[in-house]
Amino acid sequence: MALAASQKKTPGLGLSGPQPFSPLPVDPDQVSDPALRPVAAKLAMGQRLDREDGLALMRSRDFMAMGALANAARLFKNGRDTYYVVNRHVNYSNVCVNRCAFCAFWRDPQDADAYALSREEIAALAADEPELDITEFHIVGSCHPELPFSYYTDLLRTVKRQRPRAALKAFTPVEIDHLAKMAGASSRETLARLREAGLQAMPGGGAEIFAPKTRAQICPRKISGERWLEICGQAHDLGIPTNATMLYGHIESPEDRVDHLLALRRQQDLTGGFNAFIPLAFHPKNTVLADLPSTTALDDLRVIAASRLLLDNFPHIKAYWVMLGEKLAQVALHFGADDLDGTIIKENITHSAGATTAAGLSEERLRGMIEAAGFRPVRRDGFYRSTEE
Ligand code: V47
Repeated sequence: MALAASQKKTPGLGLSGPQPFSPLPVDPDQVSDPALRPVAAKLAMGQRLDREDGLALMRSRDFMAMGALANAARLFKNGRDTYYVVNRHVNYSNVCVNRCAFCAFWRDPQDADAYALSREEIAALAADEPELDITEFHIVGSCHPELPFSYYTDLLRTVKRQRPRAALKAFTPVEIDHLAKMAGASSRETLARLREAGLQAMPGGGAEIFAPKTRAQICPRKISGERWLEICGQAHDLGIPTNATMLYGHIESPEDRVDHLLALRRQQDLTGGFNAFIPLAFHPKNTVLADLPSTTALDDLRVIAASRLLLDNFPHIKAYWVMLGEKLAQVALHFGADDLDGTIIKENITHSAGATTAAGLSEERLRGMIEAAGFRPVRRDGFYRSTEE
């Protein structure tokens, strides 16, 4: 996939430039699947994996080998540290012009349960539970056809007024493209104006799957993968770190998955501002694709492991407990993941699509999950800095 992003490196953000792993302590002879032995041999020599290696990982059933390889990479990057954040989600609106087939959250403006939060409602959400030291607000919504650009700057200022210590991680590249149209400005100018209003980081949503043919089937109205990457590059240039995601477990092929991960790796080589990659397991309930089965645990672990190994220049891989479930998220810590996301209260997007996980988790519960899995819990801020005493 051609990349339209700037060549400039982001100062002080994440990593800049390719950073393949150093030789990892793995033994190719211990790997049962012959297709994974060349992958293990490359990792043992500190070489970068390529598309063929990615496909071998994405097709393998040798889970013990995948886990061992990904865990070696995880230990190299993050040791036994496992991050979590005391955060809150704010889903400011569900009215969306994109109407994606995989999404159960969107509504049309005339639907009875369509909403857009008022300034007062947003202020109340941000002020709730004042005793908690919330260090990150995760603010995402929809591409609303009418809300003016001032709604979004006002939203950021309202949350920041209530919680000056919390980082504002807001708006996916898809929303940025939409907001730019509402503002009548370029996406770069729009990002600069949002940064003025308090935007400090961006979540990784809206990436879905970049492969054009598959993307045209699951989200035909959404911006292209190239545009998604371009906006991330612009954010990185402006000093705004972002995350990245991949929605898997619907109609995508192993090739689509690997090409998506390699496009992210190329972008990270260019602009270096991605903090975390979050694989998102498709939840079919209440969506146009409701006939599709849910992902299996083994596929979830395979995607986490392949992501850790291919995205050698991403500092963090997140096992999003909301989508994986608490138990599998714990196991994923042994398959390359080093971040469990956060306390949340309350997630709407996956729960609209049938997620049966809790609305949120206490900090004690998150720490307990990490410790029970044999790792060291690290409470982080919005930029992966430890806030442990
Ligand atoms: O963009 C929508 C996905 C995303 C469904 O950056 C679905 O830290 C599964 O991006 N089944 C929103 N997935 C969530 C997201 C996210 C979550 C946690 C942390 C971060 C981060 C980002 O969820 C959407 C879309 O890709 N999504 N519908 C569904 N039915």
